[in-house]
Amino acid sequence: PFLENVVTHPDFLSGQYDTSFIDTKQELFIFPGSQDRGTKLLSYIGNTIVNGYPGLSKLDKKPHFDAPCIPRTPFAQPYPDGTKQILDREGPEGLVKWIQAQDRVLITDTTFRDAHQSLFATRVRTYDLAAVAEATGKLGADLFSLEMWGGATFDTTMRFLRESPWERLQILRQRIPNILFQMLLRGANAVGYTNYPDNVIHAFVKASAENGIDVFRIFDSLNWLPGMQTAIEAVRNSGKIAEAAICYTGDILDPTKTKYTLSYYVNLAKELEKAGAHILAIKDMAGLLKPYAAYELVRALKQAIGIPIHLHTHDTSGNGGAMLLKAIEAGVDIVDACVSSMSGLTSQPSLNGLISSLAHTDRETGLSLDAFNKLSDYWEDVRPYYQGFESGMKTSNTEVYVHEMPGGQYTNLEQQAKAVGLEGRWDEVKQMYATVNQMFGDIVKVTPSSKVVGDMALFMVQNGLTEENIWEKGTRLDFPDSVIQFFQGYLGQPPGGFPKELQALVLKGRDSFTTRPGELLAPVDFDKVALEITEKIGREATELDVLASIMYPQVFLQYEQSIKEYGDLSVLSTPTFFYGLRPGEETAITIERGKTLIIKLVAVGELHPDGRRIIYFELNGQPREIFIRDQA
Ligand code: 3PY
Ligand code: ZN
Repeated sequence: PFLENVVTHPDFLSGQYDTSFIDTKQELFIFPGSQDRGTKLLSYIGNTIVNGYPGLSKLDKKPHFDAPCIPRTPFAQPYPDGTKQILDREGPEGLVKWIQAQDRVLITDTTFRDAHQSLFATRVRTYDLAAVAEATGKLGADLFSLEMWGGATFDTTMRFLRESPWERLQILRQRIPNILFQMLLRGANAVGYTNYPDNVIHAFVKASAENGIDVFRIFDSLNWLPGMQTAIEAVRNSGKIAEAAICYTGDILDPTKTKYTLSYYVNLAKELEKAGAHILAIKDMAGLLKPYAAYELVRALKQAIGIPIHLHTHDTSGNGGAMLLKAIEAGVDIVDACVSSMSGLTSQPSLNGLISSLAHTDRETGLSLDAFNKLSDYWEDVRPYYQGFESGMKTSNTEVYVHEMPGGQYTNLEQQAKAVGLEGRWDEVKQMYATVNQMFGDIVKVTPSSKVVGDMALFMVQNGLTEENIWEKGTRLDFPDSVIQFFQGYLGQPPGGFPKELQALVLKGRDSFTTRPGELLAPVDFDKVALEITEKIGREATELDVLASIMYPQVFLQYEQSIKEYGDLSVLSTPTFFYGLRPGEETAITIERGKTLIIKLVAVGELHPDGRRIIYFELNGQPREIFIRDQA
């Protein structure tokens, strides 16, 4: 289309052009259909300028951000072979043998998923991941894996970022062909908050594998083995790595805590190995595993099972780095960390710190500190874009040993609390979270069980209810839906069962069950769903659309609606996506390869009596006016 624009341009046809022709004729970059796409983007940007971005306080003016410094890797330099090639060549069993033959400790970089889930509510956009993907593939070629998908990313990409989780996976896979891609899969809850029928788990795993996931970290939010078995089987069927997790809670060194003991974890690990796990994960989602406990746990597990052990933690308490070192001393095979500018607090411990700590020891990582410092510099530049989503936490804090809240939930629940009017009462919410955990019988808290605890805590704080009030007035209270479903058994069974008295108060005569929810749920008829959503979205639904819609029916439709209204917003730079433009600011937007739109904000008009404002733009040099309703 570009060449066509050139050869049909009147100046070109009349021979009135020189070397500045292409640079000065913006209209050459306007293509059929791109006018429409331009208008849609102008509406989005206009709307963001006038009404702000949901969840961010509206600022008078867009803040200034410097362009991030992308580490330079020679374009012509090929990607060094990495763990992806080992898996592709030798299969899961070959990869496991390779892991076991390493002296060094292997590292998973969580920067692309858990780090930002835990620091700023999973808001990192594909734009910022894609920009550093090639550099990450080349500089991080000796990583074990990159955790870059799953957990909350599936939901947030569509719900808040208005982009496709599947496209994120495909784009990153294309740009990082050499490192294993790892995702977090919530067992029978897949990437959602509730159990899905078995055929959904099988189809979801298969599609994720086909689109680029290699390592599936599978956990159950109550450590309930039956909740993980279908997923383990599905991953094995797809030829990928099934990494099954024990979720760590409590404190194995504390003799007063008798529910989650060393032998509890060792037994669970043995069962997971028997169930077909290729790797065992210790998933310390809240950062409760203390250094000396980690040493004991890893040592005991190493003796009890024959598969590699992969340790995940959060640095909320500030003890994360020390804990990893003790686990490494005890022989853990793989650990999770993230680039230093995205590390610490509710996120993972610093990968750069770990490289340095282990240098010149027999377990040194084989990673280049210089390379990860460059990657960290990039994220240091990008992180301010997301500042509005960060928690108020400024230092590490050992109160996590009391509230036991997962790192990945912290910023999310804080946002949720604000959204229901509990701004300024975050301390109460955290305390109530600990209380609710005890009322529920001291459960493993990780998505979605942690969400149930969070919902109950919000419900109680919002309604001014104490624990005593629940026992007194419980028969007259309408508990949140998630709490009812939890006590019915929809998330599975907690160790030791449900506390009977509270269960009765919550259920008020409703059924409860102890069978695996997947056995009770009818298989989903994928063709039928495809037909239904094809009708709703007005285009042929793909298999990936069907899966997204099964996980998040409403969110998926909202996402589709956003695409209709505004087009593909993943093409906007992050500052523009969150804050629009400043008067006089110009931005170049590549809407597809070789097609660029130049958008300039000229001025924001006065408020009209009908509640609208005119936003004056230039699109590729042509004046454009867009009407936006001011919701203030
Ligand atoms: C998730 O399930 O999203 C988690 O990060 C759990 O730790
Ligand atoms: Zn985590």
